[in-house]
Amino acid sequence: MKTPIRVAVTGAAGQIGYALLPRIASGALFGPDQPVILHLIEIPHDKALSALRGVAMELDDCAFPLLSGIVQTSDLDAGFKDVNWALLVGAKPRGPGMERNDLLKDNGAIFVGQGQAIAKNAAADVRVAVVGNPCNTNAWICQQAAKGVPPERFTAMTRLDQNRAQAQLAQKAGVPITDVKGTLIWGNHSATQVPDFFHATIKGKPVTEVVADHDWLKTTFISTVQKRGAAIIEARGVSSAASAANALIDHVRDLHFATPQGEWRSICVTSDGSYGVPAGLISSFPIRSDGKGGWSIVQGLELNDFLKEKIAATVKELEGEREVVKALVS
Ligand code: NAX
Repeated sequence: MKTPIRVAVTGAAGQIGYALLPRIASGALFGPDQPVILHLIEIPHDKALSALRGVAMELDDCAFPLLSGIVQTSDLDAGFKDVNWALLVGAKPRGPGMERNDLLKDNGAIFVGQGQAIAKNAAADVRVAVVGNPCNTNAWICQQAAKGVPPERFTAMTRLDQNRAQAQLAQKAGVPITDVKGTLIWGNHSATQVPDFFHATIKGKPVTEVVADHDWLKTTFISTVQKRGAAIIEARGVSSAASAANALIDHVRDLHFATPQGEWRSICVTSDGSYGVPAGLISSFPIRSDGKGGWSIVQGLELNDFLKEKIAATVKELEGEREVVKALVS
């Protein structure tokens, strides 16, 4: 029997948590022979902790052979104790009339505390994936606060956007989803994100050769992916949860296992200055994982003026977000 991997999930009683936890415990994350111990972290409110107890009871009732233990807590030290992965899903939602900058600051404060607790308690190999929005900037704050944890361990999620882009292209071309490769998101996980169809292929051919309607690619495709979250809220009354949980499973697997030859995945990582993104910002790039804890930004993709202009705008937004929160970690 392998040593269990300890996975902390914040916001564990929320919607994404509910869709995510059974998949982690079933083996969908690390494979069918890898036991896990779940650290479920919630805010210290009666309602949230009661909901968390219910979630843990349901996990018990699934009788997952790979689930070796459950920790339920609102204490960050206990929550992050010895964890190998910290999946930071919980965040404060934007309330009615709340300014974006207030949300940035309120959530920023949460991720300072979590970063400090991760640095103090987590396993030496800890890796952190941030989903709670604004996820790029929250990941940056957490990274700054987690003194001593190598900066490359912090990532934020654009895999849902990548999956959305892949699905849109497959539907437009009328092909199975597996025929679409290389979809890519640049920048911030926000409405300024840049879904890139120029580097994607359909049945091995450039998308621009298969989809004749280039206007659709440059306008409808991009805005559909950018606004998909809002469209789901409008249709369902609540935000995407099953697809977000699924994307987080994909994101962690992307980093845990080696990327197949010739492919990349969209992951927000700390920029080293590649593609003109200022070093230090946490921005979405084409990433390859070596399957041993290391990753690299795929180099050499040509950026045309259309992409350059859009990437500059999303980078500007990321810089603005960092400006709003940087006093929290200075
Ligand atoms: P819910 O409101 O259903 O659940 C959030 C949970 O987090 C609640 O149970 C709450 O009590 C808990 N929580 C809040 N602050 C916490 C803290 N400091 N420590 C621990 N737990 C805390 O939201 P849900 O639909 O699960 O979404 C969670 C987050 O994911 C939101 O910030 C949302 O904006 C973000 N998303 C990010 C996506 C991405 O692609 N990066 C896509 C999906 C999702 O919108």
